[in-house]
Amino acid sequence: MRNKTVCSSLNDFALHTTLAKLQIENILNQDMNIVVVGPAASGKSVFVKSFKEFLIDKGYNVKAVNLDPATSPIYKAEADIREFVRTEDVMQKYKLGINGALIKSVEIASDYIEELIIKGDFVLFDTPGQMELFIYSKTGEKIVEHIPEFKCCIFLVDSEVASNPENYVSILMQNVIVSLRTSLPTLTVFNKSDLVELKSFDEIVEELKHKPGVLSELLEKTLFFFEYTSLPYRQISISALNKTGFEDLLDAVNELFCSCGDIS
Ligand SMILES: Nc1nc2c(ncn2[C@@H]2O[C@H](COP(=O)(O)OP(=O)(O)OP(=O)(O)O)[C@@H](O)[C@H]2O)c(=O)[nH]1
Ligand SMILES: [Mg+2]
Repeated sequence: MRNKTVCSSLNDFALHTTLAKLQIENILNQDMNIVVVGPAASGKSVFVKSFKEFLIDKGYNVKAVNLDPATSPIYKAEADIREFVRTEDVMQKYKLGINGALIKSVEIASDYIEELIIKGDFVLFDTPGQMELFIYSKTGEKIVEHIPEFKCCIFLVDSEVASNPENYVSILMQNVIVSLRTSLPTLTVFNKSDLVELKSFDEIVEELKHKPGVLSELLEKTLFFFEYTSLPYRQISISALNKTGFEDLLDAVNELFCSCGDIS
């Protein structure tokens, strides 16, 4: 009887393990759409180029989509917003300055969303330098809506900028805003690790504790907010230029796609 129970438990265990494996395989076999968002010059375009090459080397079918109407892509883009609208043309046609033309370009692009959604094992979406153009615009919202599951966002930041505690905390706040605005699970990824070694979250907290003034008190209190929102993940450091940290990032992306969602 006992043997039978053990045996049946083992069978159950094997069944569960097999099911779990199948579930994970199923998840990993699905297309992964990654929207790369981040402050100007954080390295989004270099990242899309390098990460695409890295994934292709791993044997994946990878596509890149340029959503920046003001800049020609530095990688081969399988879909490019500039085929439909170019900011420099919009400036001329509507007699607008650069910012007005960028907003107008993004508005015009909303007629071409279907053409910008393509399929691949991985599809990497490169967004404009002016982050708000994407996260606060109707077009950005519509693009995110049209992207099929699974989809997530990589919030790419410059490690040099993040190396001071105040900036670090404001970056985490921005991450929460990006996540809320896009309704996408978001990973903060610290780029340009070749330039500076990023401090750990605990080191940042320690530094904040010893700073005088109301601001540091406010920042320190804000950190508790992150414990309940964006922080239960590990810090991911990469160099898009040198293609380092990509294995760790790919693991984090895969874990994000798993229903367990535990990426701590
Ligand atoms: N050292 C170093 N420089 C990098 C890295 N990634 C990008 N850069 C540099 O950062 C600058 C900006 O890179 P881009 O990829 O154009 O940044 P972006 O975020 O696409 O810029 P916008 O689209 O204008 O917002 C370039 O000079 C890149 O060479 C990196 O990992 N290390
Ligand atoms: Mg760019």
